[in-house]
Amino acid sequence: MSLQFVTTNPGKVREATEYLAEFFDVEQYDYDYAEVQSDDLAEIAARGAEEAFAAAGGDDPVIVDDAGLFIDDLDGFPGPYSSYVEDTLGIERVWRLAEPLADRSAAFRCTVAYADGETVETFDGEIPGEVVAPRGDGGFGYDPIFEHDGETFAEMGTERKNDLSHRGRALAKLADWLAERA
Ligand code: ITT
Ligand code: NA
Repeated sequence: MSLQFVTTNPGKVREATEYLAEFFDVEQYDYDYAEVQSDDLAEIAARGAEEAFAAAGGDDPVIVDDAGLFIDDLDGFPGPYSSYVEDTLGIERVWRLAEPLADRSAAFRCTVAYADGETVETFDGEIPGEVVAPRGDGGFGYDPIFEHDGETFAEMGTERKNDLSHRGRALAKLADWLAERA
């Protein structure tokens, strides 16, 4: 059976395949779901998954994920607006906003939502770190300004990032839930 991952990012599909291959063939599903305005990642993802499942019109389950960088002392900014802020300000200016802070603690958070027409379930993952001046050229998005354990996500290999990442943690929970249901 196939699982449709609603995303524009093929890297996410590869990552999901690592966690879900024993349950599904993971396929990329290019569908632009309407992101509800909310500061709750789980609500955004759950509504997106339901909408995408209905739009697909088939029996395959779908997943969507919603992620963001949450800077503690900026009240969680950019958080659910991470994508918009990356496109408008850019990550260099997000670093400039964090630079004067005494405490630059932050976290990447991700919610993966699963919908199969019967149930909608959400799974959260989080990884703590610190905002730093950009370093490294791997990864994507905010990776160059997010440091965990002395390395930015853009400096570590994909495999290590995937093992640690917010998305990996959420996908691992989904895999556990699928195993329990099987
Ligand atoms: P979709 O097509 O899957 O929606 P997206 O990139 O628009 O991809 P996300 O919800 O994954 O949407 O990401 C929201 C923002 O957070 C966006 O600016 C990403 O670059 C950033 N982001 C998400 N995961 C990240 C990661 O693992 N490392 C760095 N930045 C990340
Ligand atoms: Na998303």
